[in-house]
Amino acid sequence: MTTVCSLSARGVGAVLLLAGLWVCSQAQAQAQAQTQAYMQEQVEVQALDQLEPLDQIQDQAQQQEQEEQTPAQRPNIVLILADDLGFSDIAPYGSEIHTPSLSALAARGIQFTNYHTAASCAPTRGMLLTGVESHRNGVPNIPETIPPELEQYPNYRGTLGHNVVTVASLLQDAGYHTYMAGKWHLGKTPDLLPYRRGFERTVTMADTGADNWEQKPYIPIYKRANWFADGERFDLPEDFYSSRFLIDKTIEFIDSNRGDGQPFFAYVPFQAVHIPVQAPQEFTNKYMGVYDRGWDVLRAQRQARAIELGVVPADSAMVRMSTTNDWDSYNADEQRYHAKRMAVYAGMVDAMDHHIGRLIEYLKLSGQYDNTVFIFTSDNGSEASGGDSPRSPALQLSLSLQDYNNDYDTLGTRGSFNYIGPSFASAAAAPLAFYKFYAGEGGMRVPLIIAGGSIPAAQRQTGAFVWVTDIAPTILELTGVNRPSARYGGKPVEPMLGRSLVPLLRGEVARVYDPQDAIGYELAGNSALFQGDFKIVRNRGPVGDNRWHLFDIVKDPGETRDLSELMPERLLEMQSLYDAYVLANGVRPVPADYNEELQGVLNGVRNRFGSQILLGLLGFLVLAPCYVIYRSRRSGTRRA
Ligand SMILES: [Ca+2]
Repeated sequence: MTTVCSLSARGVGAVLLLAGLWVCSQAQAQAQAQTQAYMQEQVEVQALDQLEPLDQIQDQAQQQEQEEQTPAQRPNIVLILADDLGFSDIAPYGSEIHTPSLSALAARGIQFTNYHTAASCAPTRGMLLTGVESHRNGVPNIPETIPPELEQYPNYRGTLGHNVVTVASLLQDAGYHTYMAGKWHLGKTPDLLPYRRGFERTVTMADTGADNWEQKPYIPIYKRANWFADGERFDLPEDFYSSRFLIDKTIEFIDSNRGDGQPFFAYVPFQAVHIPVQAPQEFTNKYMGVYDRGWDVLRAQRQARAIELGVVPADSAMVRMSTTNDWDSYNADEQRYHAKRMAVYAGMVDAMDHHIGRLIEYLKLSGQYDNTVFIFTSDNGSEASGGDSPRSPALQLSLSLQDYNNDYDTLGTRGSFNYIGPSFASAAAAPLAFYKFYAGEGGMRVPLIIAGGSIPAAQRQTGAFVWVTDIAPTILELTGVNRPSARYGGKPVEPMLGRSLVPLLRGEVARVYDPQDAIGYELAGNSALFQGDFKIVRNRGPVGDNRWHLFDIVKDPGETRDLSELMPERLLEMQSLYDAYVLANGVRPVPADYNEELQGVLNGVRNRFGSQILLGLLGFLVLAPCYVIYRSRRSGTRRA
């Protein structure tokens, strides 16, 4: 599996570092080869650097116009983002996991069954908060895995550009209190922190992930877990569990200004259920025994329940991923271990729901609930990284170097490093194919629930296609706030191209995209284009075949029947639309030998240890063969 997260699980510590040292030399060679191109791009990069942070500057005219247009009682908005939560990981989508708070929201509002987002963290977050396509907002990939050939381009920095405006900035300008508690991952320099991107109060973790029990990096590419509060470095309290803490802070922020007449926008991007998968023991205990029959049984159960709930069509099928292992090939002890890995995961989802429930309860008790709209979703599909051999001695060693263990008895508690691996991840995405990082439905189709405020209180589902850039425009329409004009703070900004879902929420329309509308997508070379009921998709290795396939994702959300040969003209037409998307948005091809996991190691070592390590590495690479030859000759001499 690809990604930084997989590094975490598979090769944490010494293994990762050694691999990183080896590949670092390749990075330097690649960087040198790209010097020419880099120099050509510098002028553009420097020009971008000179821009002042837009969000600091109030556009007075726009604000005044806004205030004149805003309705009398504007709703509060709570935007909750789970991390790496699979399509069927919560009860309204077919999960066996107990999520009563989210079930209540789904029953009260509208549940989307055909919502799509990017297949990894930061690209989703950039699009979610700006309504601007990822190659236009500066975050086409997570910065940890962008290859040097691409990171020279201004739109490939992996941090949120100053050519876009966040929905938080727009709401703040319109008189909203804006709060954030959770994972940011859109840049950690002062001008890029959420405190400077429209959020009035913040407590935020800036990395791909972090430990849920203490201030500790989960992978050694980070020297520390980078937490910030209101723009300053922040030390977590001793009594910390991520989901509880983030909701505590959200409540604290909201309550600090309660009753002052201003509505609020609260953004709550949980760490749950990103690696390391950790949960309080009492939540894990609820799921002990639930997964004893393995991932294939779970996947079938979730498919059946999703069909029963109308989340997918009754006749929808599933593919079995090549990465799914044979449950029966494991002995009883191994099965017991795997089942507990998943029990901790379920406990982490359950705990997140529990703490969402605490926020809802606070809002009810304080009289703010009725005027609050909740938006719940996930930043990408389930995480398959790490493999299904968590007890290997190499992993044990590397975990111990990071002061982690993955012992059975304490799995998921403080000091424990846990993840579910590819086989259970496929069940978490059931009944969809693929998972995080891939452009398959399992990577991109995730839950979306919108409920509360003036949204009609009826349990409804919609199978309308909607896209992550639609969330920001929806929030703006719900709050009566204008989209940014061509300039913000006196500088040009990208237009917000997403569509407001409000007409859909109110039942006025059945869809916001017409059958001919095309939505393109690319992340690390995995590509897709959506049009009407259809999708073309091309996934790179190691799981994909790097070829285009065509699916009807309404009738066949499991992507089981490739229609390429049946509908060659449609395939060609959609490929042509994809090419147009690439040209229009500055999408650049990844190098042919690009490997996301390897790149994560390489970038991580370079960023943490700098170029000096490269000199040492080069010396090692020169000397190592000499040493091997010397040893072999001595050995040969002795034998002789
Ligand atoms: Ca994620």
